[in-house]
Amino acid sequence: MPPSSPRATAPFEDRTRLRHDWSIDEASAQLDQPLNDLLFAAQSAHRAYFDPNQVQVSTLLSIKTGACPEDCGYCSQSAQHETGLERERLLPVDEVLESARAAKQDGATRFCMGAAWRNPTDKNLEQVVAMVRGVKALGLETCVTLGMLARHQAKRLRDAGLDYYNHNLDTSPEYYGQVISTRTYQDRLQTLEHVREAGLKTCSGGILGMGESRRDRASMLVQLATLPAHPESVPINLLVQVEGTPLFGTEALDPFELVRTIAAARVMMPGSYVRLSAGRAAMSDELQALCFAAGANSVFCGDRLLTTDNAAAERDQQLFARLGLQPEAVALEGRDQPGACHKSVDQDVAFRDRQHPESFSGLRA
Ligand code: SAM
Ligand code: DTB
Ligand code: SF4
Repeated sequence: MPPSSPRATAPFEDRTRLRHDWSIDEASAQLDQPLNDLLFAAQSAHRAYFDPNQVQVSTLLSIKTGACPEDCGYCSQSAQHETGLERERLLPVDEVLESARAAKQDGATRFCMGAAWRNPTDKNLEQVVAMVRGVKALGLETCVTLGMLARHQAKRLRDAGLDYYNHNLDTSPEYYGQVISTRTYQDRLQTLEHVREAGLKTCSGGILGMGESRRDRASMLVQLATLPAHPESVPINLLVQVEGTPLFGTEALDPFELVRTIAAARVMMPGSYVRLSAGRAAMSDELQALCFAAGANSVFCGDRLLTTDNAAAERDQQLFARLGLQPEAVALEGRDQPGACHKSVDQDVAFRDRQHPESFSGLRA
């Protein structure tokens, strides 16, 4: 019997080439497909760029918590919301490095540091630079998320050896005003431009389950996929509802919408890591398995996200084992004993192939 969707019958090359000209109608058509057709397209794209059984593992640490002047409607850390969160000062470098060492022992290959700032001051940035240098020296990849970044600050972080900068678009341009009023969508795009032009890798995605429509999710994916370069990492967060935030009590998203959005992200940005990000603690193992089948290939491991609980490390270990998933290695040298997430093979070849798809057997760009 022939496949039911024209997408599923498209030549392999058309389903895997990197495109930067997606329209909202095309993205919506992806999301609207029968789920099996969408999963087939996503898996084809995934296998063209990645080993589908490998998952990149990051660990997250809040280096400065609470008292943020922004009003993001989902966030526990906004000073404008009564969430009962204790405000904390910027952590000392040695405390950050202690957490990074523990994350490495537990099998993480990337350490992400988040600060509840609208933007860092240049003085703040020097303190973060010291953290980045220290974490890098441990043999971990580094990522920071500090809010809006000026051009010279992005360059400063690049010179310090930072690998990734996380800055999310969060939702569609059309829905954005329902969620945040203290900075604009254009502000976010500009920070992404500074990050990209400094030569840092971009980590940018959004949050689902904030009351947005499927078309909003399509529109957000179009924003990401039509950037001059696809973000190397695309976190898809499911809203963690925090009491005291304006979005607390929002109707829960149909879990299949999360699966569909991940699959569409995989199809539209096939060479990017798609991270099943916040929200895993409340997801069943079966839902997470579907997300991995839809093309998610990155997670946060560790018991905490920034201010909320993550899926427990032991549960993740068991889930990975049950699904035959392997934590991805970045570099084998300098690694300690395998920790909770055991290492597998060196990914150099796969990495080279993603950067230069013309050299990848089976894929014609
Ligand atoms: N303050 C910086 C900023 O907003 O750019 C960095 C930290 S901020 C907490 C990083 C991202 O975490 C947000 O852009 C949002 O996408 C995500 N996030 C925050 N709270 C969340 C929640 N309750 N549920 C899901 N994602 C959340
Ligand atoms: C991202 O997209 N998700 C992470 C990370 N980037 C910084 C943050 C999730 C935060 C979830 C709510 C909390 O723990 O405060
Ligand atoms: Fe502040 Fe970031 Fe939270 Fe927005 S998401 S309130 S900018 S910490």
